[in-house]
Order: sequence, then structure tokens, then C-alpha cells
Amino acid sequence: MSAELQSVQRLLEAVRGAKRFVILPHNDPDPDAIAAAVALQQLVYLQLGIEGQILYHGIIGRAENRALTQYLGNPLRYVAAWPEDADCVALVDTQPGTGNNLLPIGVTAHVVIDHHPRQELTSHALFADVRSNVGATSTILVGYLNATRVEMNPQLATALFYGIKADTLDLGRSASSADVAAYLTLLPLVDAEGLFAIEHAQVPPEYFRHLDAALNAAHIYDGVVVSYIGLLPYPDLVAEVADLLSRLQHTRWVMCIGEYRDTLIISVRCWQRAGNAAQLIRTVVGAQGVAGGHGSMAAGHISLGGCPALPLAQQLIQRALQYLGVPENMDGKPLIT
Ligand SMILES: [Mn+2]
Repeated sequence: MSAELQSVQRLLEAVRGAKRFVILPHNDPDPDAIAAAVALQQLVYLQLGIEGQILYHGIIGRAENRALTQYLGNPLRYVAAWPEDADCVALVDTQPGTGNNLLPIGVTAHVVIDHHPRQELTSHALFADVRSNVGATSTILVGYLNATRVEMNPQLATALFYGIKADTLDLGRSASSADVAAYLTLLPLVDAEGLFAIEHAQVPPEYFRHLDAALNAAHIYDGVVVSYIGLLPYPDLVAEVADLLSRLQHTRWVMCIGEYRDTLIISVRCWQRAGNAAQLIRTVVGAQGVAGGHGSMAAGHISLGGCPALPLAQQLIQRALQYLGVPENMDGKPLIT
């Protein structure tokens, strides 16, 4: 039996007999989390006949992510609080204790499938498959589906393909050979028109207003671009803007900050091979909030508790500039004059 198939067997053992099986992607789920959750739901249903329910917390705001869930027939249900009646829970694209999912501390996850750095609490799970060398959780699920010879419908294949594409920036960043292999097995199954519609989803006019504000707020300090966007329509916007700003010539680092529902949201991009975005954001956020990510991209948030966002955002920007060795007396150059 292949190692992959053994993993699936152990995974199914952890879910077998569940009365209320809940699949939990991270808050504000992204394409990788959404696709991996749907893949796990289908795998468990086909193998055990158990209907898992995918619950999410936060918001699916980015136009592409909304288009993806719509394309999949809206398989995710919003919950404001942890469902107490769940007797089996699977975390996907997240882990216990990361602060970016609803699982209460003290409740053990039965299943954990993720590609972020391993967390201590993950060792309590009945089944854990954490591969921090892999670029997307979707890649791990593709391995499971292939090992069990579960036939993928074009919707699921397209979602998983997009999940890998989005997390690895078209295989260009943090992609392993496993991601490339999964990408290639999915390619012939992909609904190209469906994928195009997701990736080019249309956006409301506010999107451009927020983009305008973000670009006008952007300042450059010797290859380090920072932007405080202010109030966000949805938390993912900081990541979108960070991606856009990282295309600016000679940019090494980008940090974007915004406010969403009494929370400061931070996104970091690093355009240097040796740079460590996760380390930067952990240093900047410290014990004030939650932060994590990879070498090239990272995110974090700090609860404001009613305090104004701007002074804290300025503090974080100062800390980041100091960490990156930008001289204290250097004035930022506005991106747009
Ligand atoms: Mn992911």
C-alpha cells in the first residue's frame, strides 16, 4: 500500500462513526482552504458515506473567492461561533492554536491537514498531515484523491487547481515538486472557462476607490513599500494591494495594513529569495496579536479593542522599517505625487 493510501486510511479511521462532522478552513478562507475543504468533504462522503459540513468564520470578500464558492455551488456555511455539537472536526489549511480558526483552545481537532509550520497542539490530533515544504493544502488533498482513485468532477478539479495556483503564485513561489505534480494531474480535468471566470471575476466600484486610497497612501523607503489603507471592505484587500505593490520596480519588501471590524489586518510580501516574511511579521506583531506565513508572504492581525487604528499601524510600520534596517531619519517617498 502506498504511503499516501495509508494516510487516507488513517484519516478515514479518525472520522469513522462521526455524527456531526465539521470541516473547518481558516477564517476568511482563501482558494486553497476552500478547495481543500471541499475535496475532504467529497473524499469522506464517497469513502464513508458521512456528510461533513464545511463551516467558515470571517468573510469571503475577494471577488475571485466569491466567484469560486459560487462556482462550487456555495458549499461553505457561515458560523459566528464554534458549533458545540460537532463530535468530529477537521482543520484544513490551518492548525489548532494558530488563532486564525474557530476551534476553541482545549477542543481537540480529530483531523489536521495543512502546509503551514507545524504547531504544538497539532500533535493531539488523531490524524495530522502537516507538510510545511508543500506550497498548498490542495496538493495534499490531490494526493489523497489520486491514491483512492476517487473520480474528480471538473468543479473540484478546477477548484484544487486554482487553490494550488493561488497559493504558489502560478507555481512561481514556494512550489515543491509535489505541487507541480498535482498541478499537472489536474490540468486535463480543469474547466478552463470556469477558471477564467473565477480569476477574472468582476469587482464593485468600491474596489477601485479602495485601491486608489491604498496607492495614494503608499510610501517607499529604499525598496520597502508601506501602505496604511484605513478601513477595509474585507480583510483580504490588504493582501491584494500588497501583491500589486510588490510589482513596483526595485521593491524588496511590502507591508500593507488596514482596519476591519475593530481589528488591524497586516499583510507582508518579500521579493527577496533569502527574506523571511513570516519572521518579519512575527517580530512586528509580537505578542500583541497573531501572525504567521511563509518566506515570501505572511499575514497577521491585532485586535484593537476599541482603540484607534492609525497610531498602532504607524507603530507597526516603524517597527518593520527598523527591523529591515531603514535609517530612522529617512523620509518615505510617496508612490504617487
Ligand atoms: Mn494554503
